[in-house]
Amino acid sequence: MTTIKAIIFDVDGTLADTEDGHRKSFNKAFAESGLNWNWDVALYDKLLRVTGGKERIKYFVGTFQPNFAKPADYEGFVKNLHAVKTRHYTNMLGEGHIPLRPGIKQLINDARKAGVKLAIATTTTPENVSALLEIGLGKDWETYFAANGCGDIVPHKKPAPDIYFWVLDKLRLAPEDCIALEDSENGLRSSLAAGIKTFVTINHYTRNQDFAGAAGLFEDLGDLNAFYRMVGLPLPKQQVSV
Ligand code: XBP
Ligand code: MG
Repeated sequence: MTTIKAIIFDVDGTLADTEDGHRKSFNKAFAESGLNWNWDVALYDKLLRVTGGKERIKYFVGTFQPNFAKPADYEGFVKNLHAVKTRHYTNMLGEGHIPLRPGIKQLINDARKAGVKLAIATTTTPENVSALLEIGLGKDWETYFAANGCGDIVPHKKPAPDIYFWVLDKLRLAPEDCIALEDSENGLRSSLAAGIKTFVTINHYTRNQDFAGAAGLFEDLGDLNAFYRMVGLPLPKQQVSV
């Protein structure tokens, strides 16, 4: 059995069920900016085909608002609108509204004790990761991760493999030394294109997506022992006193 040297985590949908928080924050930003746009769950499901908030706004305008009069500095407009969204989203996280998914904190603790490296590979904005993990793991969360690949750091977001290549380079590890944890088809396409064995935890938005090529599929990581068995990770589940 190959020894797994690192676990690379997607953030949105994987570490926490964040997408409805993102959706509501986009809507707050639209209202604050005087736009009568509203992304309901059914529409957001379609918009999630495009990763990255700025890219998603542009996809929405191009596909669903063909008559929108774009301002002269359209790039600046989108950037600004997205910054307002990020403010609302990080405020929501700071108030502790979005917890980590079952098993995530324990897995991170087990891996650290076993000397397995941890990394992040996400399309989301770095401030979002900080706000989520400061609450979920504590102020020193950054020291837990050997590589933290976020947002615009690479030219092409998921499903392109760029962010995973960036993380592998930082870790100085080969793809076969790592596993990835993802929740979406776009994420899976990205990690597989980088040659990384990938396990998927599904959620409300991704349940019906195509996960062909995944090494394993889980509802969540509530049963960590089952996950460790399937992955081949010899990590003991720590005894938690209740
Ligand atoms: C998550 C995303 C992100 C978030 C919004 O995908 O696509 O764009 O929805 O975050 P993944 P930003 O889980 O595959 O990384 O608005 O900060 O881009
Ligand atoms: Mg995701």
